[in-house]
Amino acid sequence: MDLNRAVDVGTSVASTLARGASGAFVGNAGPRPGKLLELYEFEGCPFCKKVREALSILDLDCVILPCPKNGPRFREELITRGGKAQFPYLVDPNSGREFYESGEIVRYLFAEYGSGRIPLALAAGPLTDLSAVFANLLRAGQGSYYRPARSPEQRLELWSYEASPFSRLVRETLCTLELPYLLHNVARGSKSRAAFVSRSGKMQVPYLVDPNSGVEMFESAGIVAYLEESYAEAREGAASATRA
Ligand SMILES: N[C@@H](CCC(=O)N[C@@H](CS)C(=O)NCC(=O)O)C(=O)O
Repeated sequence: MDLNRAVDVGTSVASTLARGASGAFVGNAGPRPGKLLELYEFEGCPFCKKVREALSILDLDCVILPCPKNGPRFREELITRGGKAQFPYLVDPNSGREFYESGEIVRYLFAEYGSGRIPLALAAGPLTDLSAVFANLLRAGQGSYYRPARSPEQRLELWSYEASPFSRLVRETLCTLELPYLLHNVARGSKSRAAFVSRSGKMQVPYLVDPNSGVEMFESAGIVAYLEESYAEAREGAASATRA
């Protein structure tokens, strides 16, 4: 493992620990939505992290519309839709509700799709927010800024859960490149694990499916390399180095 990768994995594990591994286990899951939820968010946003933790705990799949800073696509879409660039923003086509504010979104999700009881890690007010900020600081803003990339024709799919350190590295890249994806949450205790194992052959995340190329793969380092190669636009420096 090279040094950069070791630092990425180490800080991602630390980030998970800073949140007490919230989003590692399913708990208090209730009724299931018929239609997919959608979330405008970005990976480096601590408030978005709270919502993603709630989705993992409640065992909910969700369409992720990544909104990295300077991203040309989903930020603009959200400003038109909701009126301002503030993240997270949840869309629930089942109830017709769509709104800002992480605290309200978390409460809504546990009321609609849980037992109404919110786990302490998400109900500790300023402590929840501070630890989420700290967890993200450990990753030094990864997954906050856009890098030019090609938009895929069909949405990618990722099997993951919020507390998984290796999945975080993949989600950061998906966000940086503004690639929308269907997030399948399979935290410990998830009812979706059996179907996932029948499809993929083993219980391991992250697992990426790209219907545009037919690629289906495990291993975060390989997935990140695949996404960069397939979608990132070559950087000026890199392009001139290749030409020289
Ligand atoms: N109270 C809001 C705060 C949300 C918030 O401040 N989000 C920041 C990102 S962490 C944001 O939208 N910043 C504007 C931007 O990224 O352009 C909540 O909990 O949802």
